[in-house]
Amino acid sequence: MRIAEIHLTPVAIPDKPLLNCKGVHQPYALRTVIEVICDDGTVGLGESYGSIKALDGLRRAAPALIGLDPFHLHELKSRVVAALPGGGGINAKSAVADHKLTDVVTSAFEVPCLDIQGKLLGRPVADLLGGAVRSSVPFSAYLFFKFAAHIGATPDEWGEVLTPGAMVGEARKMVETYGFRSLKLKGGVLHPDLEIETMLKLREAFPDHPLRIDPNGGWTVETAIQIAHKLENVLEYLEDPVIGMDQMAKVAAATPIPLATNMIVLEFDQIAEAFRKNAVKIVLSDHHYWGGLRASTHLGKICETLGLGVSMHSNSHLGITLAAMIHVAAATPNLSFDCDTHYPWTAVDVIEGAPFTFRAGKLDLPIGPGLGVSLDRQKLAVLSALYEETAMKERDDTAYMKLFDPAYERRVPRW
Ligand code: GKR
Ligand code: MG
Repeated sequence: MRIAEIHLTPVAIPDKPLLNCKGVHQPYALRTVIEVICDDGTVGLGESYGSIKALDGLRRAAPALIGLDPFHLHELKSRVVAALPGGGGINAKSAVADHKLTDVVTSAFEVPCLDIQGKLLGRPVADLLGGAVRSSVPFSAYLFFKFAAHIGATPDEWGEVLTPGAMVGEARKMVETYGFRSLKLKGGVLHPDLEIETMLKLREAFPDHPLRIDPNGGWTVETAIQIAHKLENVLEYLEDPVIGMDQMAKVAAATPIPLATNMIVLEFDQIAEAFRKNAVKIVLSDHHYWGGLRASTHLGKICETLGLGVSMHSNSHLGITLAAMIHVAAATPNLSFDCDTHYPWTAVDVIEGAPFTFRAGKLDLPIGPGLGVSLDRQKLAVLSALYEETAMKERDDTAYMKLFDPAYERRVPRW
């Protein structure tokens, strides 16, 4: 059993004008759909970033994986590292954090290999990760301030959400439609006073929902400490209030609210420093850059050993990523918080059949061997054609924001 072919299909997924501290989401989110085909015809699926550097890394590493046994995941990593001398990061210069190319590419091919292994064994991927400890995985709503419409387009079904009151409306719709039992707000967008008001209004409207806010490092240490004081009995955790290990440690020392991160602990070698400095209490995993699904369960184990919580954050994604997230979340015993997902903002998918449906905010482990999802080639062709047609080949939330507001400047921290 050997890998015989690899197909990489960049896709453009229609997205909504969602705001963050660096700007606004463009009309498309870019991803790469990965098909790894073995010499017996077994197909493994994966999904990764669609940025130029990520795609280039995937394309350069793919030929080196032909002939690999899909069970040999250590060799997968060493072949990727050898194929990408110089390594480097994948993110645009404007990004605040970067992700290691070799880890991103290894992760991207590890998932299809596990999908293949599961198919050959007739077992779900969760079984390859130690077995599911829960049959369904709880997710949190991911709330975004947003514009009503993209440039030149008609308003979408969510409309404009730029005030605390409108955000409560968005949260109600999310909770009513999907049953989410916890809420995450993408902050760093409005003035801090308005974001505090938003959280207080959400607390009033949803007294039993755990709440969190994530400004992606959009606040200064001073602002973050002030906000933390005002939200002390409101938040289950505060996600990346500031940028930098020492800055996070300063905020952590000033508030009893636990801090979480997907921006200062991105690699295994950063865990020790964060722990020593008491900078975070919760590490947010993401199998796309931690090294894959097995690495994510290792992260869970390390967090358990150190007495840290573990949860999962997301980026705009399709159902292949979501399936992988469900398997790894189901097989991470100490996943202590609801994972977040952009999926409700993604109106289309490439998987066969109906999209994933949240019930009471949860998703069941997909049925069937491997990841439990298959590709709908027609849907894939539509999103691939969108990628080919659009001039957009890189995510740049700031450049797009400037089309709405020419005076806008990227400032991290902003407030
Ligand atoms: O979609 O705008 C966004 C998010 O800000 C995303 O890019 C982040 O990676 O959601 C992520 C986070 O938790 O930081
Ligand atoms: Mg985050």
